[in-house]
Amino acid sequence: MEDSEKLNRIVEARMRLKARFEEKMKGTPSMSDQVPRGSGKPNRHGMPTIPIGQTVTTKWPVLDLGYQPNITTDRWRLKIDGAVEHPLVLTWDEFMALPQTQDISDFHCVTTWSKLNMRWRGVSLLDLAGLVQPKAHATHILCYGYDTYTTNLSLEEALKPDVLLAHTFEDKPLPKEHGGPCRMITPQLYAWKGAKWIKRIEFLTHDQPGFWEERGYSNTAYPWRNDRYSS
Ligand SMILES: Nc1nc2c(c(=O)[nH]1)N[C@H]1C(S)=C(S)[C@@H](COP(=O)(O)O)O[C@H]1N2
Ligand SMILES: [Mo]
Repeated sequence: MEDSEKLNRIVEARMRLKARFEEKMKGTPSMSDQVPRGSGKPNRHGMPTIPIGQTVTTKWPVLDLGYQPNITTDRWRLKIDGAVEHPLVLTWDEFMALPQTQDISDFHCVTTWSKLNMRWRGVSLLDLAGLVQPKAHATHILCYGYDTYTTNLSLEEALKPDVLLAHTFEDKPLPKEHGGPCRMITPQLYAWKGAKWIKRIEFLTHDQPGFWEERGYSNTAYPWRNDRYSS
């Protein structure tokens, strides 16, 4: 497929997706609660900065399963499949040729640290969804890392504009320990919802818990509601 065809498909499908998920998205805590959204200083409008129970850190701790896969960009592939009209596998060059999004956002780890104003560059999940076109009955995604990690998201969270597959942090390639060459970020949810070393996004017609969701962490993971563990 030509790049221009891809772009047309993305732009058109993105509008339809926005319309389809608008109402559900409005009902999510980051949009409906009378509390700030913590989406980086430019978006914060002077509101308080961090959710309850969090402490700001300027360091950037590393959390993983005890193993950091070494995926060079020539070997990296991103598979997007499941309940979509156009399943695909992207190479690094194909991925980098897609529309690029820059955003500044906050990062809240459930282990109580928050890192603020992180400047990312990557491809938005909304644009990737536009490319593959989720089927009408798709409701969730399950993300897979090269380290066997998995985590799930509802589409009304996953399609928010600040959810990125990020490859660049503060103008430098994302370091391996933080999920480089490419990871997902979910600024409106606890950071375990963003798979490092991402290799596959599966669209689902039902919800399916991932690694931490199966081990007692909250399925929804709303930092602004202190929503850490499943009850
Ligand atoms: N593939 C993969 N992604 C992952 C994890 C992991 O172990 N493997 N840990 C999650 C958790 S619990 C958090 S808090 C963040 C940590 O990202 P960082 O190491 O860049 O701070 O990544 C999330 N994504
Ligand atoms: Mo975490």
